[in-house]
Amino acid sequence: MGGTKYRMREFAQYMAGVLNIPTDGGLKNLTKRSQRYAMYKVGPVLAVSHGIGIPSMTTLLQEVIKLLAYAKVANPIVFRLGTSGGLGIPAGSVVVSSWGLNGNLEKTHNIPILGKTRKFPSILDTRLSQEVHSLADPSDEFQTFLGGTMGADDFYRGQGRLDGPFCDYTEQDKLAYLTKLSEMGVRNIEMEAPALAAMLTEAGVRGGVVCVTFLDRLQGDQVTPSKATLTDWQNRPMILIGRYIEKYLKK
Ligand code: R2B
Ligand code: URA
Repeated sequence: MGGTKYRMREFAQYMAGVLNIPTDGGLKNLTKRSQRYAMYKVGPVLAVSHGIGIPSMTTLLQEVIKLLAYAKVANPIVFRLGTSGGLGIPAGSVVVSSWGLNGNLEKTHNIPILGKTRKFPSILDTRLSQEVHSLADPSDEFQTFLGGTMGADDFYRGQGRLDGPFCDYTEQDKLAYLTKLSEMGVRNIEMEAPALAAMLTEAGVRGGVVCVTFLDRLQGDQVTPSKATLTDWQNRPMILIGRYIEKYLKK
């Protein structure tokens, strides 16, 4: 899974190359008529877009969990390939998440159910994240880190930005917050990880989160690289996940 329809089409195409699966006639968006998300299938790989943020992603994820159950899929693995802001690492680096942290700095996904907030642990499969991290190669054009990922419910104030339409704290407040996250072991900030970790744990499905970082949040708020650079960087999580899937299918 990944945020955008375009990127998941690219991923499906990339996996067709890795697994040597012909896509004559082109890739078909299996959910074209629903319009909201896009889904492609290449051999045993399902590539689905999930939109922005936890409500969009968890709606899609629960549909996919049901689909996998109806299809009697044995031992599925779910990855989110995403984008994020890094903390103290070079822009363009990749982060393999070991856990998700919510906006209250808890390693849980909190959700109101029947009028009461319930908390679900958001630790990801340690062996899986370590294995994906181990597939980083010294000859890669980018560095790969293993660490915590904060999933915010907002792109601006929820991620301590100063460049949004609303801002009621200072640069020092922001840096104190980001430094605290960094000291807790957070390497990047995005908008889905704790919910994904919690739902996969509850479902008993293995999975992980692999995101490229578009900037170092300790250096600024604006995403400044060119569209071409960002598009290229978004292939980086695909490279690692492609290696993992290729290896896994050979076992
Ligand atoms: C990263 O990028 C998106 C926000 O621009 C969001 O889905 C995320 O987690
Ligand atoms: N996605 C986010 O949620 N935050 C960033 O800083 C970059 C991408």
